[in-house]
Amino acid sequence: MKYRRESFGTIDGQTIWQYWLENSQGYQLAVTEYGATITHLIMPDKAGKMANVVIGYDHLGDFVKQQAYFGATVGRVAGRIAHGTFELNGHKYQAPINNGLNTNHGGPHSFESQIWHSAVVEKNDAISIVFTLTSPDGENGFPGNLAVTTTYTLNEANEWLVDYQAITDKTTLFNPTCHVYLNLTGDFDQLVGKHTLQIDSDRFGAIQPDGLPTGELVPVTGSVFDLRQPQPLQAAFDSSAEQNTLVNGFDHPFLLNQTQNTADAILRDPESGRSITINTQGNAIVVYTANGFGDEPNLTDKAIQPHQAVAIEAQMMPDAIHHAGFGNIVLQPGEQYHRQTRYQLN
Ligand code: G6D
Repeated sequence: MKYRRESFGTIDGQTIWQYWLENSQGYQLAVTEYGATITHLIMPDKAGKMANVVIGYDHLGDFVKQQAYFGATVGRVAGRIAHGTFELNGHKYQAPINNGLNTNHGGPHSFESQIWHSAVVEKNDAISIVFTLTSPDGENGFPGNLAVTTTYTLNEANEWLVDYQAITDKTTLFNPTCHVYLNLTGDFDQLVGKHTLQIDSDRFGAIQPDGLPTGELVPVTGSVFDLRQPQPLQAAFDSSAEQNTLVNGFDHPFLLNQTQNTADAILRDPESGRSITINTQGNAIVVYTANGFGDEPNLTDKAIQPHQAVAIEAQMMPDAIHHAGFGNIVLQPGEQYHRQTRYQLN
């Protein structure tokens, strides 16, 4: 294992560092202090050809311009909170509305666009970059001083790991995710329709057209949401029967069955032979098939376009604070939060 650190640019005169981790088989993971963001993930295809498989840029300025959470750590709360309101211990809180009528991804200028502190931890068979951030009491309406750690690890077993840790001094909400967008072809001129996706989930969360979960858990049987066997993503782009449910693709949470010794999700590109197997300690995976962009900088010499990648966001169910059965995202003082997601790169 080895790593190098380089300047990724400056913000207000402060150097923002980027780290390149590399294992002995040439797999590389690059991460930066800006948003505790993954900027590159380089892995081989079936012929051994190395390519970057995540949306990212070579320049910090492009990350600052985009608003699609490319590769970022999302928090304090991934996904929507209905109307940005929630109640804890009898107190009502209001987070700023930044997505239609709701709060999305922790509100504006949240974890994804903050500068994290970084440190390196080296072991024989793994290197980790530990990013830390303190989110002050009341930031974006959330109670409690929250000390957060995002740790990215690359190891000699060709695994990439994401670990979140946190402590708070007041009861608060916490549900972070890793917003990496994958395109396993390694060629961003190609869309991800031919990728197959498998998810160990019997029920998905229905959403309104604005992306807010309705609270309903719908059996996947007989629909394009049935990913219990691998299915091409193209089916979700083409399906006319399910146009009322789809939003130019998926932007839906899947409640995981959490079956022992079964992968939670497998994303595969049959042509390149690349695949990523995901196991998480959260209860959900949100699949977002990049259904539309704003004016995000190009990835190739053409304008960025829908379906150029897919985000597979391991987390607890979105808007869990408002729906029994969506899981617990309340963090209490004295509690040491830890959640891990493991990505096996093949
Ligand atoms: C998320 O669910 C959301 C999308 O609706 C959003 O647009 C995207 O992040 C940037 O996954």
